Amino acid sequence: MKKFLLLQLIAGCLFLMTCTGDPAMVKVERLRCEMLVNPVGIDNQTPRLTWEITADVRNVYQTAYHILVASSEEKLHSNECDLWDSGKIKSGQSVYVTYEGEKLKSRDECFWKVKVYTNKGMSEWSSPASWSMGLADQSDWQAKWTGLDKSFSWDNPDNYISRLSARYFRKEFRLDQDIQKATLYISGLGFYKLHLNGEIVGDQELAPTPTDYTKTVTYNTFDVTQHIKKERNTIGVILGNGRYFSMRPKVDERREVRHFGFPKMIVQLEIEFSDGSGQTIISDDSWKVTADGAIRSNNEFDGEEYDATKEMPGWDMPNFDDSLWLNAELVDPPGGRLKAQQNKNMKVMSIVRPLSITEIKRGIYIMDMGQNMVGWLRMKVKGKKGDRVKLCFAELLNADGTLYTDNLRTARVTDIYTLKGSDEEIWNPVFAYHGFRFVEITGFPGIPSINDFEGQVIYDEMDRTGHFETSDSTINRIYKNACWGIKGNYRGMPTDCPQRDERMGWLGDRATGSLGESFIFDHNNLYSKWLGDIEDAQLKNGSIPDVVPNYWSMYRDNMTWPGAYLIIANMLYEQFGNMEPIIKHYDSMKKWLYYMRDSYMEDNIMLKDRYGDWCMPPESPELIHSQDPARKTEGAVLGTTFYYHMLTLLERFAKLQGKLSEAEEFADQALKVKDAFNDKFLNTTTGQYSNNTVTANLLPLCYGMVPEQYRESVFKNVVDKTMGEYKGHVSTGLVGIQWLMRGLSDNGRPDIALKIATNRSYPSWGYMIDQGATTIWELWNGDTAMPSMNSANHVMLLGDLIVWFHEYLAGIQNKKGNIAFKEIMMRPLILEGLDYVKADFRSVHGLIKSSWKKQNGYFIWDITIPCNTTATICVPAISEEHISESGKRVASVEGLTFKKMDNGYAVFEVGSGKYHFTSMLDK
Ligand code: RAM
Repeated sequence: MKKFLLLQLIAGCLFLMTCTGDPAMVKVERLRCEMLVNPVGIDNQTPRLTWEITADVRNVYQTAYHILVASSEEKLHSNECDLWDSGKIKSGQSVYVTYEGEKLKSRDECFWKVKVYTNKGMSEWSSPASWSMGLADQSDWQAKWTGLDKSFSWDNPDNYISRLSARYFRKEFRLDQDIQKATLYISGLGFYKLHLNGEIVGDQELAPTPTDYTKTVTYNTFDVTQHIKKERNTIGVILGNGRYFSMRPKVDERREVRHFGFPKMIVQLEIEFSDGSGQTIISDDSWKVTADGAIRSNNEFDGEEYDATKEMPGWDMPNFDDSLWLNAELVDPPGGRLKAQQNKNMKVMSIVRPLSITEIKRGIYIMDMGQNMVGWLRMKVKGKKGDRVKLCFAELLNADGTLYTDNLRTARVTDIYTLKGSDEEIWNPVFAYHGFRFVEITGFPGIPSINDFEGQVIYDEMDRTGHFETSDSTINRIYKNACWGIKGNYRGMPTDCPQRDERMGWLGDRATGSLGESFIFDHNNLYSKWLGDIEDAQLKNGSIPDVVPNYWSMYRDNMTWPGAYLIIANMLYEQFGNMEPIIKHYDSMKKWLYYMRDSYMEDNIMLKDRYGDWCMPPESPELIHSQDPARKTEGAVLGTTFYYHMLTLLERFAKLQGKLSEAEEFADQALKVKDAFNDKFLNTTTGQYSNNTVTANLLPLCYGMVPEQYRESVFKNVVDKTMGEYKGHVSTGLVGIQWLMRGLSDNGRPDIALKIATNRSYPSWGYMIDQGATTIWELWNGDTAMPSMNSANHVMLLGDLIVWFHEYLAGIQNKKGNIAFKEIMMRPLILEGLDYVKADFRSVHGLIKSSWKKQNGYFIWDITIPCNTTATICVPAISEEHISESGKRVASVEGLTFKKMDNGYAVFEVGSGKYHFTSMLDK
């Protein structure tokens, strides 16, 4: 009888398993709201939810989902969903699912979980996740913009190299009841540091994110329940200049950085008591302020000066005597709309330990960080009160071992610390950052040692999405240098460089670069924010500047740089499935393009161009820009090819939104532009466009503008020029390089792309390495050209290199016409000279891996395909008969469908899971 019962039980279980699958096998993880983990204070009324599915079996896809959203964790726990119960929705969508529940109000707290149904059974409910709403309405702000619109004797606000001390604000208040919850909303321009009862709140640095403050001001939200107590409390806020108080005000004809005014803040602390009542503390003229604290000067370009003897112990705690402080002032608001910041702030992301310190002259030490990094130094020092340690930063050294500072232009990049003379003093600046590898240390009491310093690497907080490695050490080093350069140039906007008096969001530098970067960093929210900055910067007439936020006024009406607006929106859609930017910016994009057409188009040729194929290798080493007309690509070629490309993107964007007649209009225009372009620039006898530069021929090829019958000869010209005149080297600048590696590979010469990628001779990324570069230079000849342009940390010349690494060498890409890696295409390039490639990429659906090696005539390939996606896998092979998967003949592997042989690849369709292929390459 017992045995019978047991059998029945087993049978019952088996039955359940076939009906619903084993719930333990399918899991839902990594719940995100607007791609953030448990964000606090968002203001999107219809936030989008994303999750990842994992399973320990292959071929799993979602067939339906069920989302529950409740206003408290308890309610969610008991499935009492007062905000949203989606019900079971038949859908495969697990990325950016729009919330469709109750209308959300400011301050709402939302707790959610999701359950998925798959072809292999359903999951359990996920662990709960949350988001909260910020102050969605401008009228939710009772706080006043507060500041101090004056300078002091120690400041020098109107000098070209401006100086202003930091402003310290404080507010004491008393609470008489038990606290249930406390939430603080703050924006402090340019930078704020928030203190509560003697503690710093949050790990953000250089916050908030930079914007055109007359258009948009972002605020940050903190749950400060733990910091607030019954009885006496103190909020302290230190304000720094950031990009609000100009680093370079207009004083003469020199280039100014936009000035917004003296630093100011808005702070609203909302406290809920246990009895349900509440109290709100706001910034206003009841606060006290002093500018006579320890931070004597702060300027992003020039550095921070800190006098520890001026510290005010206890200033951010109750019972501090602030009788000598001034009253804070109510000041004019900056003008921009207050918006919850949805891109994460910057923070200390890693640490670099210095390599060495050398005394180059008595008392002058040079410290080598071993890596060109961006951030600041934290220093440990012990000495007498009044001792002054001066730290000067630079990327390079002169031949005599001193700092090379010519490339910093007017940026002083110097921190000065005055000791208070206590025990050990530990310090780092908070309102400045530097791009540096070397530091000159003077005034250090005693002998500085590398143990007294650490480099704190600062950039926007974001997850790493991917890694890449090959058997080729040059490629690996370039990749490493690129990673350092890319992260070092995230500062709430993508900057061109982190060291000199520039550090601006140049649009052209990141057009294609941003696609490559997406394989390394999850920059989705940062670039979405930047597109908002671009819209803010657009003039009424439609013109878009080259630098955004427009801290420099650069309305030069260019096609190539502002083109990044559309290119990046398309990238966010393809890489992350993020459609919002396309919808949001469609009208401004159109407006810009029409403005360009109406202002500069003649007979369907776009004549306007500003920078040419910027920074292509010039004919002689000391030149920045080539003077040789044969090397330069004609402006109208760049302008018209870009204009055409923009039309094809707009056509796509229109179609995606169902605006079919507009799509048709763009397509019609594109056709006209293509014909006019070919009539004017294509020499049908030679297959050369314009003056036959690589860029002139490459762009029309990659944008699909070349009539079919000339494609071959046009490409032949690309090859002949590269291999003949340039001996297998790059000849393009910022514009052409965006398509170089892919263009060569797609047209059948990936070997030339590999040669360019692995060259060590000039001009190449490898040449930079041989000159000691640990990042990527601004110029191919960055070592020999004019010093003021020798930025050792620019990413614009990376072009499509990183894209090529991941999409071509590792072979991880979206299947054509697909987005967000829902359908993956894996087709690694197998090239002579590369023995292995190892890459991973965390797509929005989950982790994708491609790791292949060549071994004794076999191609061995390990891949991972995330749940809820499918892939087309192209295995290099003689035939499918010569391939095995995990030791089995492919024909017998379930879920693996052989499609066809295609140019030396066996093509399969597969579902999710891990696969191990072995393919015999030689018989
Ligand atoms: C330089 C910048 C940037 C480039 C422009 C045209 O000043 O560094 O990289 O886009 O010029």
